[in-house]
Amino acid sequence: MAVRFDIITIFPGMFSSAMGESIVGRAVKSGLAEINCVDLRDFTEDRYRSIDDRPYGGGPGMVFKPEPVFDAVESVLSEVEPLADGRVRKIILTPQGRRLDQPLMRELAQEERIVMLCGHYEGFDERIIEGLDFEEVSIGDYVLSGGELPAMVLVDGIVRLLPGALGHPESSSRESFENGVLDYPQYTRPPEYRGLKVPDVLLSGNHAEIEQWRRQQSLERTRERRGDLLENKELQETGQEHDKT
Ligand code: 6GU
Repeated sequence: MAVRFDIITIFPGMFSSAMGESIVGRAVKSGLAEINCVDLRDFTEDRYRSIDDRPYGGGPGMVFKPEPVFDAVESVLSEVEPLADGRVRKIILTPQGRRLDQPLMRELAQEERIVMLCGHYEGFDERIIEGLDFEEVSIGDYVLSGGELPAMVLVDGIVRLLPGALGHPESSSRESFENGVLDYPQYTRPPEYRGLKVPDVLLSGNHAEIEQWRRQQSLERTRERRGDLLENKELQETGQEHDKT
């Protein structure tokens, strides 16, 4: 199953190099993913190609105007061959959104059509969100200058979950966050480097012991660095409501 992303942005040039390399670049070349960047300014009608305006009620900064965004979204939706069930996921990248995590990445990796709108300035005219039925997503509790890097974060995180995108099929289910814990430490040759040794157990060839050591390292690291993940995991495993905040 292939996924198509339509990304509406005022900086389409930001995407070409980042999305042309590595796993995402390979997925695009092999037809597993399609990434279509749309320049919002192509949907303006005035000679200044303006996409923003001052906020009603006053205050600093500018706000995305509704008209170019509605036109861009409707154009994208009309160009793409609709799915049988008409399903399209529409996402606005803004710091006000639902915080992205691996469960949301997995959910989005089930979709075949994802339209993304990259935010800037003080945000969007609220009618864009209501009238076009967008969901808002943030990639974390810090502020970036625009939604382009967050959109690329989403594309990367989604594409690498698609069957066939990674070299090794097991890779994506064994890594950090997939099991609610952080990765265990990894080593490769040589067995000793600048006086630093690879733990004996990894050289032992005893697979049961290696598994046990890795599980224990994962848990220890998670407890030390990210106690919040373990609390969520316990809540989930005891069947209580998962804390979504
Ligand atoms: Cl989606 N946009 C911006 N501008 N800043 C962010 C973000 C998004 N997520 C975290 N910070």
